[in-house]
Amino acid sequence: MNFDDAEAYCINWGGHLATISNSVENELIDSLLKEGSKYWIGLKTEALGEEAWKWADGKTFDFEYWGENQPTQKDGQDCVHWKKGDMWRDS
Ligand SMILES: [Ca+2]
Repeated sequence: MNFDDAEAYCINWGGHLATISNSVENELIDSLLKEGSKYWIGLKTEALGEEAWKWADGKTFDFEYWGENQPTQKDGQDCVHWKKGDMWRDS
């Protein structure tokens, strides 16, 4: 499922893909993820540059948990995925 379909699915349920506001929330959500699965979080960009990342629910982007050398914003990578025990990667 791509990011837009996943977000639409969440909106159907009255919500959004997850916004992560601090390390406590980050650890909590990580503990809920299934080993080996890949998840979209609610972070997306429509332009290059760190300040362009936006949460799907409109909350201010002021916490980040990027993996090493991420985000690359390479070849149109404009959404963010996450795996249990890993860090965020744009994809
Ligand atoms: Ca990337």
